[in-house]
Parts: sequence; structure tokens; C-alpha cells
Amino acid sequence: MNHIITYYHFPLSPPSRAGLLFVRALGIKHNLKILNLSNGEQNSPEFLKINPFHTVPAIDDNGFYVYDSSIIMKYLSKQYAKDDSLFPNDPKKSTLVEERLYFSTNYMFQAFREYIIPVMFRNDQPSAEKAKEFDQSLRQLNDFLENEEWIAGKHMTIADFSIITIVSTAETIMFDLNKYANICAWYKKAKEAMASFGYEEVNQSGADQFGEVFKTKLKQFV
Ligand SMILES: N[C@@H](CCC(=O)N[C@@H](CS)C(=O)NCC(=O)O)C(=O)O
Repeated sequence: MNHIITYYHFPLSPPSRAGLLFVRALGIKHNLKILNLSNGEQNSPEFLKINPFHTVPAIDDNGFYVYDSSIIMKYLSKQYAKDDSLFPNDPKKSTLVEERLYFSTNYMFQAFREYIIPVMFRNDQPSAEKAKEFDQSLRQLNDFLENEEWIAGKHMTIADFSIITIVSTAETIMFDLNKYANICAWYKKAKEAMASFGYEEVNQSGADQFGEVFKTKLKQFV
């Protein structure tokens, strides 16, 4: 490809970091447009034309707009990847990837949001019940990884990108990953595999920033 896509991003957002890391993995040329969600920049009329659901990430690929991190990664893989290794064409393999993405979005990230939103946006105390629900999603992830190399089988796929951004963000707000041996083994391997895509710059720095904001919110309760 010789054109440049526009990637609408907010570094604190796990799904936004997943898509950006994937853009970097494929070596796709891109302009980064940071939308500051704290200032409501996602609600501008211009951005609502790109994503009426006002969430990051979203992309503009030469006038073709795509939103939702999973859908963006699937689109970019089909359109620009050199092969189908990160999002397989095989129906059974791709269904497993889809199932893990479903888990990531509708279960893991949902539980994560329910835990962090009251603290981040309503200055509430963290809920032990919501923490437990998120921890259950970690337990489920650990079970998925039993006797498995990667989140969706024997190879790294877009599901690993989706889930690593949530796990790394949870780690910065003191969820204990050490009790989940399969997650720890996968996490170490995935970080190494993703290092050359700019893992530290794209994902870890955003996760750390998120952790700082969250911990600052908690200071009011000590
Ligand atoms: N399923 C979506 C979730 C995206 C999402 O929830 N993004 C949040 C930040 S983490 C957002 O942009 N929120 C702003 C808003 O809803 O106005 C995806 O994977 O892209």
C-alpha cells in the first residue's frame, strides 16, 4: 500500500492500543490523531461521522471508515497483511479467534470497565465485587491458556493483541497476575514477540499512564 491511514487514538484506552500495536505489527503507514476523551473530543461532529458510537479506536483508510478494535484488526489483516497468520482464513481457526475476541470485548473488557469507570469518572471507591468479577475473567483466560501457546491456539493472532492490552493495564492497577501461571507464561512470551512492533512505546506507556491516573484517584481514600 502506498497511502497513509488515519488512526484515531487515545493512549489510555486498551482497545485503542491493541489496534495501534497491530497497525505497527503490519508496518502500515499511519497518521495518529489523538482524541482526548477526557475533553469529549470523541463527540465532535467530524469524528461522529467516522464513528457514530464515539469510541476509539477508529480508522480512516482513504475514505473508508472502520471502528471497533476487533473489526479494525480483522479488516487490516484481510486488506494488508502479507499472509493470514494473524487472522486465519480457515473457518475453524478464525472462529476460535472470533470466540476469543468475543471473550475479550464482551467479558474481560466489560468487567474491566465496570471496575474502573466508577473510580475514574465518579470518584467512587473501587468495588470489591467488581474486582472479583474481573478476576474471574483472568481465571477464565488462564483456563483458555491451559496446554495452549497463544490465546487462540498454536500461533499468535489478533486475539493476543486484544487481550494483552487489558491484562497489562490491569497489572498497573494491582491485579495479581502471579497466581495465574498460564497467563504469566503467555504474557512474557507475547511481550517478547511484540517488542519489535513498539510494545513498550505503544502499549506499556499507555497502560502505565492509565495506572497513574487510577492510583491518583485512589489517594482520596487513604
Ligand atoms: N468495543 C470497542 C470499545 C472501544 C471503547 O470502549 N473505547 C472507549 C475508550 S476505552 C471510548 O472511546 N470511550 C469514549 C466514549 O464512549 O465516548 C473497541 O474494541 O474498539
